Amino acid sequence: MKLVLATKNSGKVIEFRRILSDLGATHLEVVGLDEFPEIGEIEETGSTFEENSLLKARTICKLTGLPAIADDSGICVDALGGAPGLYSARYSGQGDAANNEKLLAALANVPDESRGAYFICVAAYVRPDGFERVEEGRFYGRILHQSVGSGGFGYDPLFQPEGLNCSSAELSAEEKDAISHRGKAMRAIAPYIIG
Ligand code: ITT
Repeated sequence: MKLVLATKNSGKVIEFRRILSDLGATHLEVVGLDEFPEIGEIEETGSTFEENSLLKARTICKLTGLPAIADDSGICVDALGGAPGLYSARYSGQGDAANNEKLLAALANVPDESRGAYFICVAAYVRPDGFERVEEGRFYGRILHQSVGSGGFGYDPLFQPEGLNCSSAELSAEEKDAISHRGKAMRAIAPYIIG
């Protein structure tokens, strides 16, 4: 069976493929949106992570005729009242490096004990027969004072997972999957995908 990963974010594609393969989804042919160059940008018009993930998965399922999995994810920072949250990808309007700089600047005078944050991933699985499933995962920690490590993607170099003395960009792939928001959401949704 073919399954489409409904994302343009290459960091997410790497994680989705890895997590699905670790869950034993060997009978699945997991394809990315690069196989469908005619499909353009899907505007994220929803007002919740769930609405946006379903919007992306439903659109790609409809356009390809294949089961699709999408996520809407982001980082919610306590001292910023949950921002950038739903707008994490669009925070600076200029990509990952500028997003990270903007977040560090916004927290410039915030002490360690008030730098709590969590990553959230809401994953949606949509099949052509109308079956839909949505699952959420969270990953708690705090925002560092500078960028640390070169693994992962997005906000990983700024995020120190709870109980660990490193950033999530310093974790191995397996270590991140075991505790991450995407790993948790995908493990919850996998039984419905794998069947
Ligand atoms: P698609 O909509 O095509 O999937 P996107 O990058 O626009 O790609 P989102 O709207 O879900 O995806 O935005 C997610 C944002 O949160 C984006 O800035 C990511 O870098 C960040 N993010 C999500 N998961 C992350 C993770 O595991 N590590 C670091 N940053 C993450």
